Amino acid sequence: MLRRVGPFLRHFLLERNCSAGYSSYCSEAKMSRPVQARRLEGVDKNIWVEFVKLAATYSTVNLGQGFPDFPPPEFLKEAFSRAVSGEEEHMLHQYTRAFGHPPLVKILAQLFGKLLGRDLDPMTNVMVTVGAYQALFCCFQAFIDEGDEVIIIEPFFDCYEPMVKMAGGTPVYIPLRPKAPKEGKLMSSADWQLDPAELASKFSEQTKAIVLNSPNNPLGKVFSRGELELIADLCVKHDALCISDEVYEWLVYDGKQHIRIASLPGMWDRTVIIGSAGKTFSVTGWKVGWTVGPNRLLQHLRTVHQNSVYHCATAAQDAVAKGFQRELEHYGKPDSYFVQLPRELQQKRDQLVQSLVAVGMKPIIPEGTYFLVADISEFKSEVPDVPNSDEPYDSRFAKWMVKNKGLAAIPLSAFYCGAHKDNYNTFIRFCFAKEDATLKAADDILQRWKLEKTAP
Ligand code: IK2
Repeated sequence: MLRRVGPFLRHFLLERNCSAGYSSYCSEAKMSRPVQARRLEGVDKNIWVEFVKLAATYSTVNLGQGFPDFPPPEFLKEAFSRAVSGEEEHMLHQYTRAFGHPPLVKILAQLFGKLLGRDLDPMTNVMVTVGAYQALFCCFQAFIDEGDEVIIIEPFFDCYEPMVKMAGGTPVYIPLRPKAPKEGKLMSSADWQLDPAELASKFSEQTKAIVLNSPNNPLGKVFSRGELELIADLCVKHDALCISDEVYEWLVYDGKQHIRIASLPGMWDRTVIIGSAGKTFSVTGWKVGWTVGPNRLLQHLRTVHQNSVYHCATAAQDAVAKGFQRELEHYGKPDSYFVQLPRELQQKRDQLVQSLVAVGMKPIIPEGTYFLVADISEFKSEVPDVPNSDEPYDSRFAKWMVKNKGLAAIPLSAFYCGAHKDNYNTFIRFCFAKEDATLKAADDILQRWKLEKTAP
């Protein structure tokens, strides 16, 4: 709040707090015991805080954090406007049901029931959350105890690690390992694979859960049926849960199919599916997410939810419900947003691939999501390596790039645990959910850079 009021008023408010004598802004707290709870140890750093700030300060083209810079679909904006300004709908400004606005949980139950081929009860098999982020937090808080191990597939969406640790659990990492592409071909996200024996070796008596993210952020990998079966068999064998982060479920390309692990034998009862309206309808600022799963699991998510957030914004939930209603009516048809968005994004992906190839970065073609990881080895002379530096090379490169070229991206090492950050440190991630003009501006920067590089 203080940041938004402007410098003059902020100064005034701070002054007043001081004179009232209760400010922690102006005087140092004198407490002899530590104020920080144990669960915060080692989880205080956050990549987004740092890189979002860098992008805001230096970038002219921001392909860093994952959000579209194009508007959401008209039908969704209209639904939101109606929700906040509709004369008869003034109750949408008030609390709604804690575990999800009834129209939203009903339509989600209908849609996921159809996708999973099972009857879902909107009240017990669906819960709405503050974005997928809160859904993840609820899962770790609800299922993970001290001593429990959680398998995380690297590279991974960074918050899994601190969330597991905050719950008292121990993350156990398994990498996706790249295999060389065919001669003369660019690498695909499909070339990054799990080693079945290595994966099996990570499961133990202590394994409580595995986190699956398909399509995967940052690589864009869409796990194949065979890969999902491998994971599913191990979950069943070891009686482990699967926290299945599927926020990019509609963003798959080249005719690929997103397969829901919960639909595989033995998996419904042990899987929580996590989704995000932010990614589904290009409204990341609305922070509406959901969980879908069996009541035996969701009942515990409800306990965390009712004792933390309790309730999510009613109007945004109502608008998302209307969006899904519209999509169910247009399901599979050419004018469905779930058909149109991936088609448009695939073109944007190809546009960015061309720009990167032209300057000598080697993109890994993503099968899904709106992210693309590129190898920057060819650019190593631009930012010389500092051996034994604490900071991985890709992180220093991304910082240098935004400061010197105005182009923001995210280092791949951000998606690895502390001990593995240097394993793949010559890659950076770009977000291509951007207006064509933004991608053209990125292309201009890259072209100019190439000319400077080759100039005598
Ligand atoms: N799960 C995954 C895999 C995500 O990518 C996200 C959103 N992350 O996007 C930021 C980025 O990587 O640049 C979430 C969960 C969280 O989704 P929500 O915004 O609905 O909370």
